Amino acid sequence: MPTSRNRHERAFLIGLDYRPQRKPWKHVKPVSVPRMARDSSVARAGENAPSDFSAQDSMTELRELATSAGAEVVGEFIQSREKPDPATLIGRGKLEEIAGAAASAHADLVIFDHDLSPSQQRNIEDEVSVRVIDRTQLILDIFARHARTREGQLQVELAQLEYLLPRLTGRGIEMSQIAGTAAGGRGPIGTRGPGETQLETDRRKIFQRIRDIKQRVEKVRRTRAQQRQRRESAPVATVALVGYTNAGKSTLFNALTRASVLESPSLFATLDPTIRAVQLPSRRKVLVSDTVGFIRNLPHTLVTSFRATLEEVQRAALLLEVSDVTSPVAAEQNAQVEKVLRELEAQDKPRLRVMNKVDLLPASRRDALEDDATTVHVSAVKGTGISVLLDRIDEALQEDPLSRVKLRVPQREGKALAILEGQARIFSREYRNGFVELNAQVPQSVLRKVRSFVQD
Ligand SMILES: Nc1nc2c(ncn2[C@@H]2O[C@H](COP(=O)(O)OP(=O)(O)O)[C@@H](O)[C@H]2O)c(=O)[nH]1
Ligand SMILES: [Mg+2]
Repeated sequence: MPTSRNRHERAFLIGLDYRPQRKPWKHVKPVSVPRMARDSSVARAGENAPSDFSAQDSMTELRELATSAGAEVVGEFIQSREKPDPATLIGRGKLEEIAGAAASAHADLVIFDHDLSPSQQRNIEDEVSVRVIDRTQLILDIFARHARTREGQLQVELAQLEYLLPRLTGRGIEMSQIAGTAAGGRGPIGTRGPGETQLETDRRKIFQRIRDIKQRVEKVRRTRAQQRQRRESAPVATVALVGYTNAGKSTLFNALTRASVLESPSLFATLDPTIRAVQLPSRRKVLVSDTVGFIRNLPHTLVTSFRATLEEVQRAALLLEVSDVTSPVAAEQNAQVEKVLRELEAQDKPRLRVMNKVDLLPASRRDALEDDATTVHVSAVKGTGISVLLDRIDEALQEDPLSRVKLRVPQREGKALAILEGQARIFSREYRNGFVELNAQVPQSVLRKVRSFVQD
């Protein structure tokens, strides 16, 4: 069913809360914490996972994910049960209730904060008469929207196809719904994908498409490995952005690369839009790498593919751990990020904590925030704190260390002077008897080229 492009789809959210009857105190409804009321900025990384991520917390996250997928949330409902109903997950009675509520809210789709088996999805859809998607489909959709690399787009399409395959049997899913739209497509939520071929309701064709995509992914990956080899031939450190989905990594990536325009020498002219060269205040260059895939219960169809793209994290000299200061579930999100970093064996890398979205805090809270050597508060959207962050990155990078030196360069040494002007931070320059005397901070890699001009 085509949806208007200008209208947000109206989504009705369903959460589930399984509670064993044994522990009656668990029935106490968690007090809902108003957004921003909790000081998440003091939550530290590396702390153990908080034990109970409540159904409410999970719902808060689902709401954010749905919004991020372009939906307007028009209603929500948390069903408490002892255990899931095999046929409908939440029970026939509840379903009728939800069908009524969804209809009166004019919902276009119902999103379950839970994975649905193909038959549960069918049964529920029959009852509520609007489209029903689950958390996995929602995440696939968000990733499809945000996939910026060819590889990422292919991988999301692959995951979508693998997800749909078991759901094809016995019922003609409108295959035109999926993967037929262009990257960042505009189909209904849960059905968008970066694909390029109109698919038909034919398993054989889907299998063929899956094989085809796998081959392309392999090809893209080889190209990427070649590019990386070229990059690694130069002594340039990588700074990787990590952090929970929606923390603002990609927005920060753009803010950082905008803040320090660097005309890309061919070495950095990479096809991969998630890696960009950035020049730090010291004039050292770094590669900044954006990542995806940090989310609780990453759909299993996406795990392998996205872990593969996290290779940049493993190679990084420095991690920027981005958090959303307004997130009421920051501790759980940090724990998830920590878990992924441990899996990547990247947990001990040098890190800076970037607390993002400070523009959303009330002014009084914002004024009370203080940066320190390892924590920087920023608004990626407004651009506040970005220059401080660039300074901190400079200080934190141990690779290609900086030295403060005095140089005396003959004026005719145009090449050496150009190198210094372009790649060092110059504090003073004086012209004397055909020489230029410079007071500068010079990265080691640059110092090598101008060593003969260094004084004492
Ligand atoms: N108000 C505000 N919103 C932000 C900021 N940074 C990112 N966002 C929003 O948060 C959402 C997620 O951002 P995105 O960069 O895609 O997050 P990612 O999943 O970590 O890459 C988007 O809607 C952004 O516009 C910020 O500093 N302030
Ligand atoms: Mg992103």
